[in-house]
Amino acid sequence: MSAELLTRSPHNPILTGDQWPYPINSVMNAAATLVDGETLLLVRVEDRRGFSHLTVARSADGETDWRIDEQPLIAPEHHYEEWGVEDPRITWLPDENVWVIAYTAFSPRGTMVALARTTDFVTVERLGPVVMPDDKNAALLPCRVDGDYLMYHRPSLRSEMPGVWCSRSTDLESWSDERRVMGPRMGNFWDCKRIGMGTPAIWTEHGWLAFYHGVREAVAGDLYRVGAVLLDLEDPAIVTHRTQEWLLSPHEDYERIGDVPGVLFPCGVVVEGDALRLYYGAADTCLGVAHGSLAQITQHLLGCPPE
Ligand code: BMA
Repeated sequence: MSAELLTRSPHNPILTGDQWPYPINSVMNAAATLVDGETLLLVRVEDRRGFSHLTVARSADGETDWRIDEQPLIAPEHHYEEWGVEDPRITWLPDENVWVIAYTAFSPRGTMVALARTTDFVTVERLGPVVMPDDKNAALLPCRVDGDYLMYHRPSLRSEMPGVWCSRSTDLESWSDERRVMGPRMGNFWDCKRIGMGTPAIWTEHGWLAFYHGVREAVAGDLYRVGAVLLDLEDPAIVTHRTQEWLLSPHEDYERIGDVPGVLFPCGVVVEGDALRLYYGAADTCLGVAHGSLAQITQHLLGCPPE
């Protein structure tokens, strides 16, 4: 039963707006990585105007005793992010010795994927927007494939071919050669309305493992749930296995009650040995984490069809 592959932390919600060192509306949709043995989350924080910025929180165990920066790491500064910076994903690029942050830049021009890089999570260097609006939900692979970096993202212009696409770049600045990776499923599936890549992919010997969000429309509003895919190691634009069932669905009060009820939005994953921690925004209001076994999730996926 795939529902048992991810187990919520008893400490959930692990971060809420009440813990913030300055007045805000809500926290959600955090990127995650390991820095000096600690878990670092780059948290999307919505201010009381409704605009978002990104602030760093650190914890030794990735669940409790969070230390939250007093200042945002990335706040709206440029015209392309005038209405906020949202939904980050962090990828460590060992060949460049740098973390790349992919985030959604929101402005009157629409939503665009923007990139920034950092070596310390104290300062960032912006690379600016790298795709045309509207586009969001971007996450990079950690290494080059055939000489290129790969980035998954969700262009909205392709209404005839919706879903996750993949672009390539040699220098992280100019991106091209788009290919479609996967789309929403037909019929009554939990991911039949819309999908977007959730977390950066993790290398396993069976393929790149990534979590994604899938949306289904219900009378009470959209339901955002979590599924997973394995992508081909040699050609990561190809999905080899995709969970038929969702792995995590809004269930707890903090996932069902909030600014946008019924939303689970994963943007970060951390793996230590076989232990996997999936970080997700809940109800656009707080943050949760779920535990899983990398081997068990991968084994489950190997029994799933490509779509
Ligand atoms: C999506 C994104 C997410 C958000 C979700 C639910 O379109 O904007 O940031 O969590 O909607 O409101």
